[in-house]
Amino acid sequence: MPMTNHQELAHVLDRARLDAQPIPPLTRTHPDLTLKDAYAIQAEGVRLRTARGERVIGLKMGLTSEAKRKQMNLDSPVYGVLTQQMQVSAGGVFRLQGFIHPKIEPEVAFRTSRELRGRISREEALDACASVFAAMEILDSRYLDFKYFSLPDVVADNSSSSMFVLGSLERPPRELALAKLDMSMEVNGAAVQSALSSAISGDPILSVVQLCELLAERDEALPAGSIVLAGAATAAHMLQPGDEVRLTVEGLGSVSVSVTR
Ligand code: 0L1
Ligand code: MG
Repeated sequence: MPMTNHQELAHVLDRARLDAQPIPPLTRTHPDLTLKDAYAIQAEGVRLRTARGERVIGLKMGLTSEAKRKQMNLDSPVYGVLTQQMQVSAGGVFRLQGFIHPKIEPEVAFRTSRELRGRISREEALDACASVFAAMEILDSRYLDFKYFSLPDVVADNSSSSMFVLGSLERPPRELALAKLDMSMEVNGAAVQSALSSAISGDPILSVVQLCELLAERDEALPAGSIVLAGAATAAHMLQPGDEVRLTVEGLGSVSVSVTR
């Protein structure tokens, strides 16, 4: 697919997001859309955002847990881009207005202290991650009914990324048994999702390893200072006005967000 089509489709998705008006999946009209096209459309979409003053601060991994893959009927991990405008402060407010059908999910996030490029080991990923946080991702799909038919649809839509919140406690990842942390997400005091952190890629640091592999396929590196959302431990929860959402991760404290109309 030519570059002009990538730009055109990126504009369509960007408009859908800005207007909060969902569109049919791209593969309805472009059934031959490849994953390569989809990452090119995603990159064009990010260019539109940075041209308006947003700054890229990291990446998200998606579909890293069996529960998520089952929920969305998709079969392999994907990544998306995070900008500073997508961050909600810890304990802050998320306003539903301007979003389409947002859902929230329990994650952990890393901050890298040096560039990572190509195939790396678990140990190299750990060496390059200065800190780990409890985190929640607020997903929103720009597609009607949060439905798409394939990975290219999701990837073109920046892997459904929308907003995210990081806990205020950051710890060096080697201080924790990263794959054995209890994670529990409550809404208005009632537990809605819980899992062990091993539900994230078997071990959340492996999301960083996989992300580097996905980036290497596009000759890209993970820059120093990046935030990496490692992916959800459970299925996502649909947000309603009045929800007070709190995630507690063993050893990483709690992070919360209040949802308003
Ligand atoms: O972060 C995620 O796991 C989401 C990736 C895309 C699938 C979805 O829209 O839920
Ligand atoms: Mg996620």
